[in-house]
Amino acid sequence: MNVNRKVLTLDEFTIQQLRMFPNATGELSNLLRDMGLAAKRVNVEVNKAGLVDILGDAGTINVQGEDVKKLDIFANNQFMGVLRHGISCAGIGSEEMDEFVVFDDEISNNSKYVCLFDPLDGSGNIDVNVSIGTIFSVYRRVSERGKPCTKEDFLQPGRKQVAAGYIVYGSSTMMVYATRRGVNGFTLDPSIGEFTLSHPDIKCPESGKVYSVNHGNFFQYEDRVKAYIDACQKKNRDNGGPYTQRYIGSMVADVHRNLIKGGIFMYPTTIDKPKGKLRLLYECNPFAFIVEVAGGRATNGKQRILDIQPTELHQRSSLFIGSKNMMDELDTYLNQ
Ligand code: AHM
Repeated sequence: MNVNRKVLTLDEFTIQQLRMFPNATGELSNLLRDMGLAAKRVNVEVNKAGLVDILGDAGTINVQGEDVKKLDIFANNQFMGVLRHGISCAGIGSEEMDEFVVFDDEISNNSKYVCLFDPLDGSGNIDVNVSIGTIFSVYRRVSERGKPCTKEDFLQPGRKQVAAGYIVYGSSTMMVYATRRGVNGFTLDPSIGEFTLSHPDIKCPESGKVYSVNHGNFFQYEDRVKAYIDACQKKNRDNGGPYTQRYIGSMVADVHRNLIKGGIFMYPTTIDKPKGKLRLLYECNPFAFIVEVAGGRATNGKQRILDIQPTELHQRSSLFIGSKNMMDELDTYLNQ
């Protein structure tokens, strides 16, 4: 059989990166490979969602007050499970869980990292076969190694992330992750069951034509946000347009498309959600890190997302994220 040695798997890629740093311990590479393994397990269940009884509400309400779907619980257990049994992670925080979890055993207490994740984002789309995703971020712990991790490890500003990534379960399944050195995308090759490097060194185009926002909330947005959305609709050939509106309602899919093709994604505050809908630690921070490494920008409308000091695990935030030039233009409206 001919094996294409030019195509690197996720495992080969992380090992290749590790070999560039002779003093590296390999803990981060291990953690990223663990995430890839859990993603493959979740992908199998997501693909079967229309077939088996795993589909549908689990009948409980999560800490955010939203219905929990069975697949959310399955995904949560898979990601928590690989990290608990790995050697790199001292504890996790999950969008599905009220409190962070400390893996209080000798190996975990000596691990360098903690991980935060949203195991299944856009879960309202499961029932209708629309793309959903997983989002994760990795921080170096600030608590003393050798002891259980603490809340301070999880409440670090986003700029302290060591790595962040997402998996999009879509027409194909992709894992994209960023470290300070770049953003790389891996597509799951079902013939070998491996993520393979398909999008090396992703850069977010400086400009784009897509704006993504829930128009149904338009009359609940601040006037300055409405003015920007109005301007997007009025774009024509003479002023950099026309723009197109695209909104899937799965943040992972929406931001993934804009990262690759250029665009801006917005989830502003509304009258009903004065603090915003998206979670700072599980959704905004990881995407802000990925998009900034790729050359884009992310703010809450006033401040860089990555500079916000979190005070709670499940804190919410407004989010504006995307191509640099579009974000700069947005600022001219928000700063009026
Ligand atoms: P979820 O955690 O319940 O899945 O909600 C998060 C999702 C994001 O993926 C998406 O961008 C947003 O909620 C859509 O919200 P809305 O339907 O209010 O536009």
